[in-house]
Amino acid sequence: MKTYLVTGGAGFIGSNFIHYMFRKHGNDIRIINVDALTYAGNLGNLKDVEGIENYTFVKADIRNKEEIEKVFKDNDIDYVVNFAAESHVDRSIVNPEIFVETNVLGTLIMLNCAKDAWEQEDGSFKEGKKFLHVSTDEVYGSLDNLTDFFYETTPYSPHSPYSASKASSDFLVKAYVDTYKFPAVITNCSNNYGPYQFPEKLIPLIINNALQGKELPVYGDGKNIRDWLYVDDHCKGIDMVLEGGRIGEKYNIGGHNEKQNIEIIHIILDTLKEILPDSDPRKANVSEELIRFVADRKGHDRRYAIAPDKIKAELGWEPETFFAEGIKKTVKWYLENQEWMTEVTSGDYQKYYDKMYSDR
Ligand code: NAD
Ligand code: TDX
Repeated sequence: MKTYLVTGGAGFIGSNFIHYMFRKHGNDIRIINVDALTYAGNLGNLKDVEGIENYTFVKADIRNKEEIEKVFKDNDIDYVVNFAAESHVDRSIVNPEIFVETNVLGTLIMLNCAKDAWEQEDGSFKEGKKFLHVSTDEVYGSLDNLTDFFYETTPYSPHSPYSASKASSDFLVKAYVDTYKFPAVITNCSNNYGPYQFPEKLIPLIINNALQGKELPVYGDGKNIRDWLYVDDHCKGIDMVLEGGRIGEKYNIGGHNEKQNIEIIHIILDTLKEILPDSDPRKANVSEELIRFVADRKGHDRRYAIAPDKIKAELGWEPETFFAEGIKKTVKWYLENQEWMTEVTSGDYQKYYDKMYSDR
């Protein structure tokens, strides 16, 4: 039985990954979820797995060497899946320091603790161990030409403090492979969407605002392009790379689903109108008139587009959820989980929202 140490498992993708893995592998795996529970981490995302015998939650910070060392001492970890990060570009523009602390220094501590636990006396590593570092397409920079794509060989050119910190962490992982032959792999995925995403990110923010009849803020001209992937397809890719990915390699994950932000907003509004019953009072709020073009994000990358040829060819990965179906499932999930939204938007969320959007 493999034991997985998942960091950041109380966040959006991490919690979906834990659900996905227990759905797929049942009791054949063990998962230890290590999360510091920042504003983005929410144990409410994991209510469905709390009772599973092979699931353990440990509140710990990846910046804290002693806490992470203890997790490795107490458990024989086979796979690390490093999701834990500060993940929101807008926050990184306002407060870059925490991005370097968590994404760079935190990853370094994870690498060192895994290395200490897995390295043998002759400098080789125990059989079957793997460290998967979860990264992003944003490290590649921005594409101007519509016929260009990000490949694993595309040089890194990050622009935001967020993407610069992720690029730095990727380089550290690569340095550990090159220097120590440390058994690591990196995945670079495009924008994810789905259940449990914190409503500071575009899709849940637009759903939440539209339901309340609040303005829908569109940065700049709304024509920036993101390449959207349903979160379960990302989780499937990570599972496949853990099983079959070659040590020291990078794998891009993305489903060729590029959309302008303004298109996304229209699709969400149309989906809400289609799904909400006439009897639901929130339906009257949903309107194109809520759309507001606001000041652009500083250094806003124009277009991301992943070429997933390598993971397809080597591991047979394919996305399973078309955007039309995925966005419907996602909107439905937020409609059916209004309590979750109310809970995560209480408290500090309102302060964040006012700071980011008033006078914008
Ligand atoms: P998220 O912000 O929803 O979740 C991050 C989680 O990490 C939270 O549970 C938080 O509590 C935890 N965390 C933060 N700092 C920590 C620390 N110091 N120690 C322990 N835990 C800490 O992020 P997400 O969207 O789920 O992204 C997860 C990973 O995937 C990140 O590494 C991100 O860069 C990467 N990624 C995200 C996307 C996307 O579209 N969301 C796409 C590609 C890659
Ligand atoms: O209110 C908004 N209005 C708006 O126009 C928000 C929150 C966003 N946007 C735009 C900015 C982007 O072009 O929508 C696009 C998507 O924005 P985000 O949801 O903030 O995502 P993005 O900046 O693309 O980064 C995401 O994808 C890659 C994740 O947050 C990262 O963690 C991941 O690495």
